[in-house]
Amino acid sequence: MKITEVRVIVTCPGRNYVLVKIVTDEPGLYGVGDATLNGRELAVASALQEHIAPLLIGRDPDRIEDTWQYLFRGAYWRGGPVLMTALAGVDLALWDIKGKRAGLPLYSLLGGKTREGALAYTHVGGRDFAEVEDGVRAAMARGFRVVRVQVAVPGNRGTYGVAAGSAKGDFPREGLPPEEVWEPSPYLRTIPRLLAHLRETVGEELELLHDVHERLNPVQAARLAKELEPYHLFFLEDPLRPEHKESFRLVRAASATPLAMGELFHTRWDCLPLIQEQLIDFIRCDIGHLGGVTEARKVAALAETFQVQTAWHGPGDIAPPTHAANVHLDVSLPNFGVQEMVFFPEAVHEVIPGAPEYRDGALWPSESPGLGCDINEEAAAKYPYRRAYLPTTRRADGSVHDW
Ligand code: CS2
Ligand code: MG
Repeated sequence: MKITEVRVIVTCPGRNYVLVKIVTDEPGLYGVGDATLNGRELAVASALQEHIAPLLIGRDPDRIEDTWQYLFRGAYWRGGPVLMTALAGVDLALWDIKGKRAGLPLYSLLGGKTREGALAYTHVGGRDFAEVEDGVRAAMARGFRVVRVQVAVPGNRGTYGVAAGSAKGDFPREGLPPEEVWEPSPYLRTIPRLLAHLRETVGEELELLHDVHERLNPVQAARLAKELEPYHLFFLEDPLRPEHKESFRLVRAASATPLAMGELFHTRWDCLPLIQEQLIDFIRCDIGHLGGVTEARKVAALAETFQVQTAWHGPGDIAPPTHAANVHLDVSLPNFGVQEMVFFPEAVHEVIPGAPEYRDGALWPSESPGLGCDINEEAAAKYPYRRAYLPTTRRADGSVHDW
């Protein structure tokens, strides 16, 4: 069997997605993948169209590991978000083909189920504590047992996870990057108070987590982790910038609050120091920026060795095929922790059917062969690419900070 065509489809059903369709010489057999990188979509699309697709034509799609090694090491230049997102798109499509050939859902190819559904969490953001509390109660009413909570910070203009004027999620905005202003001190005062309010009002049973979004320095992160201990978070996510893995030692020593990191890592080597020293409790890589399923299961095996659980990244700015791959891995891995999810707008379901089903606090993999997703190219064409950026953040003095 041979790959005869690699189609790269850029579409914007509410936000930009980059999709990969790998066609084979077996009639009707193709695989779909997701190669979306928020704010740099066309860099990935160009890498796929101009450099990677020509290498795949004529290759045997069954040889997933060899293709992965060939694309990761063969180019000499390796790693980083653009190339690893492009590689992930190819990898997902190849696993999709393999499942379709075998007539088996992806989780079955990965060893079969170790659990029925994958415990899921959703995002709640609010302009104040009351709005967050309302959002948490609404999530509980939908059956969620784990909720991520973010809140606007007085004095800061724009807050991650809280769109200005509503409690909606963190979808990117059109045009040039919106500039947000963020200061650590009001943030550090606000978050412990938010968690105290929520434990007071919604109780101890609901699992709560919070995403710091890489904004703190080591001692600030240590302080926050320590001050959040009484509220028993499920985890505190991305306390530090990905460049400062060694600083996790300080945060770890300061607190028993579980820690999570990973969405800005792109290979298992990025993850290794935090896993090996057990400096985190959850590895949160984004399978779509990590080179796909082939690399993700190696990260999961490393993590299992050190009692670290998985919590794959699952935001709105990756497409349903990556969410589907998340859940196929979730139900097959022994060290699964929790799965982040979003509810996609109707237009996304129209263009890219097959997002995992949410029911009773968990996500359920498709039982169809492969990933269980498809691409409606006709519908995709209705939504042309529109340049959009993630916001950027500056301190009050105007210096660049991490968004
Ligand atoms: C966030 C992401 O969901 C999360 O954990 O960190 O939504 C992140 O902000 C986006 O993926 C960035 O594009
Ligand atoms: Mg995050």
